[in-house]
Amino acid sequence: MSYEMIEFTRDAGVAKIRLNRPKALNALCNDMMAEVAQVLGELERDDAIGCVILTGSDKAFAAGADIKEMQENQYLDIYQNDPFNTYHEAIERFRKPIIAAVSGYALGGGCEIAMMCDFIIAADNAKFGQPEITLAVMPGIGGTQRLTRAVGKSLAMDLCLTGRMMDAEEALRSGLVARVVPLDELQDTVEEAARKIASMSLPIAMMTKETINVAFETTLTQGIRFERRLFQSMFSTEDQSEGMTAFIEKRQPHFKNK
Ligand code: DAK
Repeated sequence: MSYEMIEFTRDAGVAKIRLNRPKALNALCNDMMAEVAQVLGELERDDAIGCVILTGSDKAFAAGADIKEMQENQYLDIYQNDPFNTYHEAIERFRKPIIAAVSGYALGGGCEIAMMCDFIIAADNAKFGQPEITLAVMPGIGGTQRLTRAVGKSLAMDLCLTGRMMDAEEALRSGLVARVVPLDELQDTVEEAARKIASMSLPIAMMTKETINVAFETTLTQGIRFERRLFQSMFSTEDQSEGMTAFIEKRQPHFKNK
């Protein structure tokens, strides 16, 4: 399958989706997001893939929703068609681990899709922001909610109300990103993390992701109960038995994703 606006590669259990509209700094037009959604749908069903990387170019992860495409919209276009919802939800709904590898600008919708991923590894040139207010709108695909949960109310208010950008070090300090590395080490670092994740038992990684995400949706008591139930269920897998046996036998485990 060939794509017009993304590059897609795969190697050893890891798939990489690279946003590829360099002239528009990877602005998120509908056609590009439709391609991302289609690939993710296929990867969800592909047993050989254990982790996905979403990335952009050195200059831009994505500079936001495509303002030129959006500019003419009226309320009913946005309300009834709601393409953002359909396409971006594909990232949110994706059940396998997905890492955002961010270099350059991650603004507006770009910052929002990075936050939909499970974690962000950033290059030292990354710049994050929610500048929608400068266009007289506000974040519309989760930015007001996910950014607030990630960095707290005060900084989220600062970023969304002033529209200023935050550099990689500030993003690391505030908990938005998991790691910052030099730009020329970004792809290797993320690929290594993705390969590590892909070497784990896939169902166990998926349950771990699901359980961490429950922390954002429920009370502590209910979240711990959910964790306990899934933890117990892991003892019905062959991989749990293999993982513990391999440790005791001092060898590498061979997981079968069963
Ligand atoms: N959309 C369209 N084109 C963009 C773009 C964008 N977001 N960002 C950059 N470009 C284009 C520029 O227009 C320019 O194109 P040409 O003029 O060459 O044709 C090219 O990319 C290079 O950009 P610049 O010349 O501006 O490059 P600079 O290095 O000087 O500046 C910059 C880089 C990233 C600081 C600047 O381009 C910039 O400020 N870009 C806009 C950033 C922004 O405001 N992002 C937020 C977009 S609003 C919704 C939910 C959510 C949303 C929408 C709807 N619904 C639920 C319906 C989300 C909204 C947003 O994300």
